[in-house]
Parts: sequence; C-alpha cells; structure tokens
Amino acid sequence: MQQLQKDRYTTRLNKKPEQIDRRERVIHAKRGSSPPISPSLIQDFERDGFVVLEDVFSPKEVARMRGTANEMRDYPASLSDETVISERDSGAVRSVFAIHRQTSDFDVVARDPRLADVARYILGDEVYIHQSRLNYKPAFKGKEFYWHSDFETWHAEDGMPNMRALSMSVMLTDNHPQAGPVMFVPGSHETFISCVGETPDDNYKSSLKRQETGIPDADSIAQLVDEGGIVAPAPKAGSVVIFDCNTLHASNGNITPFERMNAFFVFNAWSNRLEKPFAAKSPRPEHIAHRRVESPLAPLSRVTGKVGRSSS
Ligand code: 6CS
Ligand code: FE
Repeated sequence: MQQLQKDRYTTRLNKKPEQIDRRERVIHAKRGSSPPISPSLIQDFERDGFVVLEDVFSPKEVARMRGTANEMRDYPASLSDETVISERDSGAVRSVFAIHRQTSDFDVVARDPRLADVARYILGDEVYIHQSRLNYKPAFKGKEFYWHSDFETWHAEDGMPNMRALSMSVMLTDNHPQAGPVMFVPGSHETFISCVGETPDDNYKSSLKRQETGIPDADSIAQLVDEGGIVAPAPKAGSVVIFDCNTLHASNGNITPFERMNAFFVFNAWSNRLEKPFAAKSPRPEHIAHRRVESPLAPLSRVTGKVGRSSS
C-alpha cells in the first residue's frame, strides 16, 4: 500500500493541537454543470458545511428501509459479525456497517440518483461508497457521539488524502430535538483541527463505541462554536442531511422513548481513493473503510430501479 500524496493535514503526530485552513474547495462541481437540487441548497452546503433536504424519500420507501433496519438489528445473525457494533454498556445495537453490501435494499438506496447524483455534482467526480452504516440511537439507551471531524479519522486511519468526500444521512425515523439528533458547527468544515494523541493498534475496536483518539481539543471546539454556533436539525423521516467530510459534528445520548435511526452513506470522489493511513500503523478493516472497489458507483436507472451497469 503506498502513500502517493503528501500529507497536507498532519494529525495525531504532533504534541500540540493545531488549526489548518482547508485547502480544497467545498463544491468541486465541473464548470457549466447544473446541480440536481436547488442552487440555494448547494450554497447553504458550501457556506455551512451541511444542508437538510426535506421529503426526499416517500413514507412507503422509508417504511421499507426501516423494516430492513429493524430486521438487521433484531436478527443480526444474518450479518457478518464484525459489522455489528453494540453500545459499550447496554449491549444494544449501536451501528451496523457495510449496509449497502449486506442488503440489496440499502444497495439500491446508495445508488439512488436522489443521493448519488447530488454527491457526483458536489464532489465533481465519479463516486463510490467509502463507508455505509446504520446508526441506531435506541430509546433510553442510545449513547453519545463526541465532537469530531469524520475526515480526521478517514485521513489518519483510512488514508483518505483530501477533503473530497461527504456523508448523506437518511432519516428513518422522525428526529426529535430531544432524542440526540446530530449537531453541526456551521462553517467548521473550513478548518482542519489537528489532534494530539497517537492512534492505538486496533483503535476501531473501541472508537466505534466511543471515540477517544482524534478528538479535537476543547479550545478549538469552543472557538469554532463561538464563530459558527451549533445547529441540530431534527428533520422528519424521509429527509436527508448532507454534510461535508470535515464538518465538526456530534450527537448527545438518547434518554427519550423515541428511537432515532439514520442510514449513513459516505460518498468519496473516485480520484480521492484511499492510500496508506496517514497516522496509523495499519488500515482499518474493509467493512469500515472500503478499499476493494473496482469501479465507480453504477447509476441506478430511475425507471427500472436496476443497476445501470455491473459495478461494486
Ligand atoms: O470512524 C468512523 O469512520 C465513524 N465514526 C464516526 C463517529 N463518524 C464517522 C464514521 O462513521
Ligand atoms: Fe461522524
């Protein structure tokens, strides 16, 4: 495995935290291409680092996805063991990874033009799925996700060279403001916070339950929050929240009776495929960071719902 590109975002290698200005554009769209969604939503994403698309999927489509998600949680024996992450204390299912590889329902969602075409436009390239997962935030027991930049982890532990990736979170339940919705810091995507603390071996075995390495320092978080505030969208089921790979985000625990279930698809630009980890001895396993991808994501033709051409 090689490191072809220079490390432009050193992290976990220095003794002191540091803030590095983002080097890439946020919107990589090719000149003259028009967005598949309203330009004002693209502007919001560019300014804030996230945007909410309301009512993307119909109640019928959401019900189907939620049925599949419930089945995966209730009968995890049908899934590969290592993809099922439980909560650190209660044992309740916290996440399931590689959902587009384990179920055709979520494979079709990942290829849906309502998601993939928006990713191709924003990333200005063919795309593939770097990671997919279902995050269950079970009623009463859902634990928090502390403040972090996804890119910091994907750069340090997965070898993602540049900031040319984004997450799409499909709401499978109504997100109630009190049930631990994802909180974003608007504008934080423009600053890379270099974290202190080397990556332990097999870090992913604990970090997916509670991240303790690659955590930004409190002063940097406070400064970015001071500049941009904290916004916690709590959209209805069927909505999609798109956020840039470097937008600072977190979510509180869920002690309400309302479960919060989101399906996440991380689209990476084909030109930004993974290299050797920039700050870890060995790469994370395939089910968390996809390396074995022969070709870009095949479009799903809207009419037939079939995959356009064979691709992984
Ligand atoms: O480590 C990761 O890749 C995952 N962890 C978090 C907290 N967000 C991004 C991603 O799913
Ligand atoms: Fe995250």
